[in-house]
Amino acid sequence: MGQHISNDDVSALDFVSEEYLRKLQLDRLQKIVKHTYDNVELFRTRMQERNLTPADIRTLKDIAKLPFTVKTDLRDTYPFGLFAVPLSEIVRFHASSGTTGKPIVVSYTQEDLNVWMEVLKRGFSGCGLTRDDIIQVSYGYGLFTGGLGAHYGAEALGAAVIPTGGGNTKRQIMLMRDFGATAICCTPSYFNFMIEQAEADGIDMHKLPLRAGIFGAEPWSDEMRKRIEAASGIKAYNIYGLSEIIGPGVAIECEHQSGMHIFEDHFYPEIIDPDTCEVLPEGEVGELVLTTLSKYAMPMIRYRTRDLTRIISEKCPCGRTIRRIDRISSRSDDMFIIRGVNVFPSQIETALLSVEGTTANYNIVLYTENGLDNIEVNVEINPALFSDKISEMEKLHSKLTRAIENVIGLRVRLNIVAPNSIQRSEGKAKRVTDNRIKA
Ligand code: DLL
Repeated sequence: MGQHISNDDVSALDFVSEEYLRKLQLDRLQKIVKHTYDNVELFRTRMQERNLTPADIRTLKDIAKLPFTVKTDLRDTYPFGLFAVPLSEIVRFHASSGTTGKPIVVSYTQEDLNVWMEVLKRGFSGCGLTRDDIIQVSYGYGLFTGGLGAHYGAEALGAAVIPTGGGNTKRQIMLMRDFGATAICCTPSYFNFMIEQAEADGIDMHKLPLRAGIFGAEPWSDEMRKRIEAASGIKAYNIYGLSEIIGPGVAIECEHQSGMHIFEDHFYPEIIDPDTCEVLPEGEVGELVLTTLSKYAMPMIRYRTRDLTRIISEKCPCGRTIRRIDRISSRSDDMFIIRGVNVFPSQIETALLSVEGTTANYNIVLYTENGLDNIEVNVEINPALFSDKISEMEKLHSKLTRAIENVIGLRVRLNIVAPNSIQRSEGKAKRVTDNRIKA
């Protein structure tokens, strides 16, 4: 204890002693549990069913006694049922569109927004960005948390923001060049599209001042990172977050780019077995469960993210004491089972991008034929390689089929498709279409 952090140097919070951090977490946990118990009926009822009161939280380990919160809780209480403050204290809404029906709604007090800005400021600093940077925000603005989240975070850092939002890619590239953007925030799939557009416009990204990309909102592989860095000359950092917890900025990589530091003083992480809901020992892969320790408009207690990762407890060379989580390779609900084999789309991406000549433009279609489920993978290759020479295409075709088979253990139907035939994404890419006939 005894460490004092001033407002000007919030990044110091990344380096506090473990003792200080755990004490801070417990203090915040006790307060937020009481606040939620007092103000959110659903949470109070669940606590009462378990014969629990906020006073039962005496140590951090006691968190395991608390009930989980799941996405359907947000849907079932749409729109404001999980709010824990009067509407007069709320200054912002965001919403995330579900695949079906009503969106989920989240809200913030001014203090909550301050926390959000703080974590992003700390995160951007960790990627080496400063007030001297010019940051282009190409995440969508609006109900999606990406645009406004990154925007206010970058302003809190003191950087200059170019708020382009998503879309109008040709113009984005022009502004990036003309304004001399040094960093960009968008989805990795959208940045891939920008690289292609720049090439088509005769702009060499390596020659631009752009040096960092803060990419997230969708799963992406290390292979994808290598491709992006080689094609553009920037450093590509991974940022993670979700609307229910706060938006972007729950965790982010530092300059070492090996795992994302989670802002544990605000978001308490646990990893559980998604089937048994047991808390797993540190280091094991499972479902990330998050508790917001300092968000008051809509606190989330033990929120099941469905995202699969592990906590990396080894010290990072950067010296930050807040722990890291591994790249989120998949969501538990992204997984599909084909003839008994569990397959994640990210495995297919890794296999495809490990073969030279492929592009990051691919999609996956699940279909049923003669009563059996199958996977079709469509991928574009480098236009220069797309040739009439049947023998060369066949060679590449079998190389790709083998690469996928080696990773997932199944033979897929692979199609090398014409350049530009796969739809480009300006936000989260939709990689998988499920056309299976349900039995
Ligand atoms: O995607 C917030 C965000 C905006 C994060 C910009 C990062 C950058 P949602 O729309 O609620 O919020 O989607 C959250 O996206 O549960 C993950 O499944 C996925 N996701 C987000 N970041 C990553 C990432 C925003 N870096 C859901 N890697 C999460 C893998 C990610 N998946």
